[in-house]
Amino acid sequence: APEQIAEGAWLLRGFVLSDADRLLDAISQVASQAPFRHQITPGGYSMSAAMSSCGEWGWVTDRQGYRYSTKDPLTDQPWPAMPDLLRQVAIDAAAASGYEGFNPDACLINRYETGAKMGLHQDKDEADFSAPIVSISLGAPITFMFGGLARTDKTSRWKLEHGDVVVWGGKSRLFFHGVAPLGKRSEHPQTGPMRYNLTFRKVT
Ligand code: MD3
Ligand code: FE
Repeated sequence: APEQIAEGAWLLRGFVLSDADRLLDAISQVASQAPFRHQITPGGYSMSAAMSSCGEWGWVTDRQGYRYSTKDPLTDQPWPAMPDLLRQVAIDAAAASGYEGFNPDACLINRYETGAKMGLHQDKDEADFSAPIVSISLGAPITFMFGGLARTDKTSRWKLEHGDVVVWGGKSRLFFHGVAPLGKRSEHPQTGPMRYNLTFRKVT
């Protein structure tokens, strides 16, 4: 049963466990066409999480800024199509959380290795905040942090494990969030010291 972790935010523990092998295969397929890469922030830093994308839109960052693009800047090709399995589990997880009719047009794939992290931020590069964001965790566990609408709001911490899904809608859609550095002892039998996070979004 979904567990509420904030206004509009639901944690579905193990929701994709039975699909996990096929999801990892789908990630490999996407990455064979749009390789994982460490993007550069507008401030000139390399992100510690490596990223790829599939679907109509991919999230990119470089010295010019953050944005969504229909083309992979590495290959100058459109992003790989969103595999049907990925789309379907995202739609199902949204529906199980009360968000019927979710129709994602972007799937960002983050890959964390030991020590990789993501600082507190808001996701606001999308045109429409009425759609939720669905996130799927696979591989090594990590500590997820989330706060409120202000950067200085108190944060709570949640362990996200292989097969877990979180759906963020309503008020929580714009809450600050991030992940703590992937621990030295954090591993999973199928991915070793790597964690993958898929985030499904409605960009346009
Ligand atoms: C809460 N990814 O890609 S997933 C991101 O684990 C991102 O890779 C993290 O933050 C990761 O932008 C966190 C959980 C998550 C994703 C999107 C959210 C939480 C969110 C959007 C709004 C509020
Ligand atoms: Fe985010």
